[in-house]
Amino acid sequence: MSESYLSEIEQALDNNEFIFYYQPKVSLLNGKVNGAEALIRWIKPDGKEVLPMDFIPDAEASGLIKKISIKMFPKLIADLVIIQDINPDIVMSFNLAAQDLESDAIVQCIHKAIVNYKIRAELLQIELTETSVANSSGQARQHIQTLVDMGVGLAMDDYGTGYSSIDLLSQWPFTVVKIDQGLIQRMLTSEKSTTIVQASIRMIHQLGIKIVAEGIESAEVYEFLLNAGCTEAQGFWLGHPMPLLKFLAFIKSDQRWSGMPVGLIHMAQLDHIQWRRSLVDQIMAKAFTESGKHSIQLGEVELDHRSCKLGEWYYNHGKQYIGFPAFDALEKPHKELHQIGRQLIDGVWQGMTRDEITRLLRLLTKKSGEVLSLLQELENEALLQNGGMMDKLHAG
Ligand code: G
Ligand code: MN
Repeated sequence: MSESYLSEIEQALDNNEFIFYYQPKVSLLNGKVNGAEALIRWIKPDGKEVLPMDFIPDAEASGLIKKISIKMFPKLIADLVIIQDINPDIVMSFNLAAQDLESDAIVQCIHKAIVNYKIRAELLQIELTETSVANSSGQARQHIQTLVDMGVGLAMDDYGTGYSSIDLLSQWPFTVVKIDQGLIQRMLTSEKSTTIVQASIRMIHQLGIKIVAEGIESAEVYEFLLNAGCTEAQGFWLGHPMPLLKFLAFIKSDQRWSGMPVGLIHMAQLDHIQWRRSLVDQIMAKAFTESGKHSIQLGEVELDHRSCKLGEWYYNHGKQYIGFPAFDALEKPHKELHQIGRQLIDGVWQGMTRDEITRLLRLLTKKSGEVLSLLQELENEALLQNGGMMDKLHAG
């Protein structure tokens, strides 16, 4: 990189030649825009646009990025305040490099924005790439934790492209994972990529964090993700990055993307199967090990039918299926399943006989089957509706 290019970038920064473009993110739970990613653009005085990939890598390598981030953040907040006039719930994400977080300058900026402009911390989201996190210092780690404790979201950008995504996911307080667009697009030509996307969605769901798929360029990919349990999407098919005024018009138009998040019904089935197995594991541990505990860290089985993963779905997003017979019929056996679970756990503590355990386990399995088949009926219904809807979409 040449010195003169760097000073050209710095000059442009002083001349306010950088602005943000905003690319919409769509919630797959309701088909509405629920967020945006701010992407920097260099607009030269002659009107020519320079894309970030043509200057951000140099700015990162030289450290100039820190100056850019600090100078640009207030602009982002100014734009966000205008955006909030139209939709006060837009989650705004912005890209930082871990080196931006070495000092506490950006933390101060974010804190100031939250206090001075009364912006809810949850509406701000930092995107960091795995590479940037992997090379960061303890200081950066601390600053990130401070922000996450304040309620600011932390997204792992370009998930799946590096070499330690999963390890970092286990150690850093990410609240969102963005599946890389390369992985998403390769689903069109590679069965393996499809399997990897499905398994990634499942893993991220199990960790209880949000999933954004990037690079959606067609209705087919959108529908696939809807059926796979992904909860948010971003890509040219939904909207390109656009300047503020265009983005304002875009959210004003209140466009809806159709379809039901069928994938969440599938997740509910898998969550249910895992719940049953965890319960059985816990019973075995209590009945047949000395301490009643494993040394491997496992979550306690949720006994309340409203708070298990299936229950959380049923009493929240699942409610959109009220009126579907299989959905309405599900509550009773699910409650009963939990009652049997509780009886088993209590019984084992009180030294229930092996025969009694076996009898209750048999009941549990029967009830579990009822729950599962109702979920599958519901899934079929919803898939049929999505299929019909997508047919129309392709025809029109
Ligand atoms: O690193 P990150 O994933 O945040 O970068 C987002 C970049 O991806 C932006 O430059 C944006 O223009 C680009 N992008 C966003 N959606 C799509 C898409 O659907 N297809 C392609 N090819 N690029 C996209
Ligand atoms: Mn990003």
